[in-house]
Amino acid sequence: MKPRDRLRIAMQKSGRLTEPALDLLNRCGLTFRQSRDKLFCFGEGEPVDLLLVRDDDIPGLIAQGVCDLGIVGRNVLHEFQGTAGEGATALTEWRPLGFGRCRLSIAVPQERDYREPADLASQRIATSYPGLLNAWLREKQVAATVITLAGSVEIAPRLGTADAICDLVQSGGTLVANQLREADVLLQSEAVLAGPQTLPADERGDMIELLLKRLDGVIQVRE
Ligand code: PRT
Ligand code: ZN
Repeated sequence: MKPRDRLRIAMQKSGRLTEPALDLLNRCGLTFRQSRDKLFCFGEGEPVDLLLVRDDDIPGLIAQGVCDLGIVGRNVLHEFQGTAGEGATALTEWRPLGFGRCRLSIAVPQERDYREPADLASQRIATSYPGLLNAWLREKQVAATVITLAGSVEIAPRLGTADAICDLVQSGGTLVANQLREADVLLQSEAVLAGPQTLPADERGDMIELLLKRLDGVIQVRE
């Protein structure tokens, strides 16, 4: 791939992380002009552009070198790392960003008892995070059946297609609306700045260091 002289950051095109991510970059002194096709936002001052994509694609785009950094939920980053396979570029969390907070949890029907992970033995658990769930079940030495669903995970127990779910929870309102209750937490998540473990050895690496310094200032002010 041709080396790029401008830094490229992948972020969510339209969703929960879009506004706060743009706001954070603005506070770091970066401003952008959106292109007509809305795939790219071009940096006006600094040599930093944005690529606007679905959040699930962000880790892969960094691993392939299409982007240098990404703003993505820790849940998506860890799921990618767990399922990317050997030989994939190792990604790391450069900074936690303090927004998009949620947790990946096990939830069970309200009337069901749950004391420990072993209570899930031989159960069917629906999730959009099979990598993270399988890793947790392995760690807890529980043999359960993982059912991978792209969305609407919370309705699976009512449909009778699963006994429990593993999904993101924020206020807990979705669980209550579906007669479920949170039983165990696998991962505390928030938006993070993700990138390869080693920085590019050119101007982009210098720009990343500058951005990290500015981020630290902005995040400190906010805390
Ligand atoms: O189109 P694209 O694929 O980019 O968007 P998406 O629909 O996959 O993502 P989006 O915008 O919903 O979420 C982006 C990221 O925000 C997630 O990967 C998380 O890191 C973070 N985040 C924070 C959340 C939530 N809070 C959240 N509450 N992501 C999803 N939810 C959903 C959850 O899946 C469940 O359906 O909201 C529901 C639970 O919310 P409560 O408040 O009812 O508990
Ligand atoms: Zn998504």
